[in-house]
Amino acid sequence: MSARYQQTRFVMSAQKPRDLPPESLPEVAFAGRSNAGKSSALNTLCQQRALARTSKTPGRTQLINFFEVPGTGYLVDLPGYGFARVPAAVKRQWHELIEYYLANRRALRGVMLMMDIRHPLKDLDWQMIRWCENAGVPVHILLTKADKLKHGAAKRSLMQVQKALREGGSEATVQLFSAPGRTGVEQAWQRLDQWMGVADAAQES
Ligand SMILES: Nc1nc2c(ncn2[C@@H]2O[C@H](COP(=O)(O)OP(=O)(O)O)[C@@H](O)[C@H]2O)c(=O)[nH]1
Ligand SMILES: [Mg+2]
Repeated sequence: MSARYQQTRFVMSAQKPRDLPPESLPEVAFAGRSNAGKSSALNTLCQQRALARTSKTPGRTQLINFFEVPGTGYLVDLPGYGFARVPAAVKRQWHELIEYYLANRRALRGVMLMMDIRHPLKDLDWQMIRWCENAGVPVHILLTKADKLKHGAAKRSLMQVQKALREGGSEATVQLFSAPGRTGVEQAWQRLDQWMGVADAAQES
């Protein structure tokens, strides 16, 4: 149970850099390929059914959605990437908005990067990791849908991703996650607490 994240509520959407709200509390952004399980992870971490919309068909709206954890910070849902049938102009707009947000947002403390455990570290995931590195923003990866693999296979995949990150010179951290199984929820909360500067984060871990 986390009373803190349970109180999260939608605040606003931004489509262009000039729509971004003024910076105040710490922000943690959620990123990932379309269908990686980003909305499901947000809903699970906030213990809400429909805070962020989940679907089987990737959406076309390229919005940054801001959710407030009252008194603590913002969870910022970045548009999913890698959806093949998006027009080039929309991809370009996505690229500009995300890169602008990552490079210029001083309130941004970290990026939670969702990757389907069966398809980790695709080219666009690496691009996101590099953008964050260039912006000096730490990355924590959730290997989602861990329930789709047997325990041993999930563990092996976790270790392979850790190794690939090390070999790629990335300092990103990584964990297993499952929305229906609630695997890794506590671990992800600890990272959010840490990034948002929640006072008792150290004692809880
Ligand atoms: N088995 C399983 N399915 C998941 C999990 N997370 C998401 N899904 C499913 O994967 C699909 C895409 O999830 P969604 O959260 O909408 O992905 P998004 O596009 O990254 O926001 C949906 O059908 C979800 O029900 C998970 O941890 N386990
Ligand atoms: Mg989604």
